[in-house]
Amino acid sequence: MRAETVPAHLERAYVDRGYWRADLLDDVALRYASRTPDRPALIGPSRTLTYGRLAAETNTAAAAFAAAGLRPGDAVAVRLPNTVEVVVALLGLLRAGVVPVLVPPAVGEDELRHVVAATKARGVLLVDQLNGRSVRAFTELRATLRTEHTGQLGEDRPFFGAFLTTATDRAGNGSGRTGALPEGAYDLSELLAGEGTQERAGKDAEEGLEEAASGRRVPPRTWRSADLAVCLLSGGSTGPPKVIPRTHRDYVHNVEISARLAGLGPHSRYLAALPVTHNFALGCPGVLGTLATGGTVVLSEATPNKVAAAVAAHRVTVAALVPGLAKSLAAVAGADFSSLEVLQAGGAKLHEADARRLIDQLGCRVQQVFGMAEGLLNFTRLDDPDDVVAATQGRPASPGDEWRTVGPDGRPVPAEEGGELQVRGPYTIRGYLAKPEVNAAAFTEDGWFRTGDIVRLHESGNFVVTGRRKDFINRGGEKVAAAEIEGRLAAHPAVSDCAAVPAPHDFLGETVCVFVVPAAGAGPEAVTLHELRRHLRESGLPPYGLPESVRVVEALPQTAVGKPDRAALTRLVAEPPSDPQDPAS
Ligand code: OOB
Repeated sequence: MRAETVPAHLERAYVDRGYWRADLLDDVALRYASRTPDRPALIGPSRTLTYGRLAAETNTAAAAFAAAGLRPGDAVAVRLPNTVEVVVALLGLLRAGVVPVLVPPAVGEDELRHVVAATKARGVLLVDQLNGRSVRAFTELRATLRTEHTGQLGEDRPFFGAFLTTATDRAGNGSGRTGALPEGAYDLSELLAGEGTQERAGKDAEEGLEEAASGRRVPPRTWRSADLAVCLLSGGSTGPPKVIPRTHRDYVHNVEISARLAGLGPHSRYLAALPVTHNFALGCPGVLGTLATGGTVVLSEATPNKVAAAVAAHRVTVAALVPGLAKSLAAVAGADFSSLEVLQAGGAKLHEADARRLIDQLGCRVQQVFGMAEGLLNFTRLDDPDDVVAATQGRPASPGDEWRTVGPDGRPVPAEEGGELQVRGPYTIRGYLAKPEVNAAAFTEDGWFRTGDIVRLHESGNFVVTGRRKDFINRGGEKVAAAEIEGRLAAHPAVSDCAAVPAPHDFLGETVCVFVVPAAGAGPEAVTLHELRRHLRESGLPPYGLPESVRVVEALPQTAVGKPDRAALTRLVAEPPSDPQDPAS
């Protein structure tokens, strides 16, 4: 498993300009361990770790992974919630030369199985909960691998599994482990503490493992910064997720430019509420950027109340949230956001009207982040004027990023007019771990990534995301971007959240259906089809963009990281509504 190679002239340029260095990701994340060993690195739901302890536990974990039979170059899927353990496991795998394949906790079993097969993963780290569901999933996974992918597992190396029992499970809420672990599987907490692997450790002592400071054995570093560090999953909402191979040198650059643009430093307290197994909270700047600059990471769950409580309790200075979660913060009664300096919003479009409300309500800097697991990151800058922060999704993070906008025929179009964004640069991949056909569709022959995002260059030099190539509604041949309708709807005072999706239609092919979450205090009568059409018409939306139906819902369904789930909504529209809320205009 390896990343697509980069042409020699680009590689030279990236090295010469200092974008690519020899540093390994885990070393960058732990560089403060010797400088400030007593400062807090991680504050988790169940415990706090100083930098010194984090470095020590990383070594112990690496030795335990090696002792359990994992070898440099192996891949291990990691589907764990935001805990101290997920960070220690991640750094421990990196230190052992094992490639973590990061899977957000809400990703289901089918996708997990697909990802394990696609990466030839030799094991999984899962949370042990939901009445043993994960344990069952593991047993099934191992059985499938035995029958379908015999080449993936040698006789001598059983499929590796380790399970985390979370604090709430330990407290006995009924969802904890219901029985013994399956044969050959480990308890992750014990494993990270270096327990339970003695027998194999003895056997492996002869296999060239190095003695670590802790007295345990970690593999000598035979890998380099051009090698794979982690695999991420694509945010694409159609089909199984694609696997994104990121190297040490590309991800180190990703993390460092992000930390600089978010203003992180030793004083920073970063809130990781989005899954740490997703690019945004992992490295943009996320957990790794915070550690790399000597700050403190606070780990939390992604609900408005938990976020508000964590911000107040730990005096959080920077938080990264998806727009839906960011917007719901202002509604948390009695919350204290006075410590918050920067709120990063990204992952899905933050509409201008919502951005302005956030800026007014929270009294901190808002930073829009338009990023993708494939690489390119765009940030509004902390010194951009409020008007630019509210109206744009930022500009490329690295001086090495190259971009262009193209029309439907693939030819360049002026960026001011808008087109599909294509990119290449020092931290943008040049291929998925996927079949050649998939890569031929997603990348140009000369290595540019077709993002699928439609952007327009704003007069500030930042991008405005106006839609996705696939998120257009085609009403009898006239095409309107879902984002265009949503941006205008978001400005309606009675609309808290919304999504426009195509509804199948006999003659026109598609018409527009909008899902609307009414604002607090506004009932369904404030968001009738008639009222919404009036509002959209007055806002200047062309007639073919006006919705033909509206569905009032309590909340929009979400993807694994909390973005509006368009695929789910589109499926819903294909079925008749269970409670006919559709007002007859
Ligand atoms: C982030 O990464 P992914 O890989 O889950 O999703 C990427 C896609 C983008 O191509 C774009 O379509 C959409 O999500 N997106 C945005 C956006 N941020 C992401 N669309 C509009 N406005 C934004 N601010 O979602 C991601 C990765 C790193 C940092 C932040 C987000």
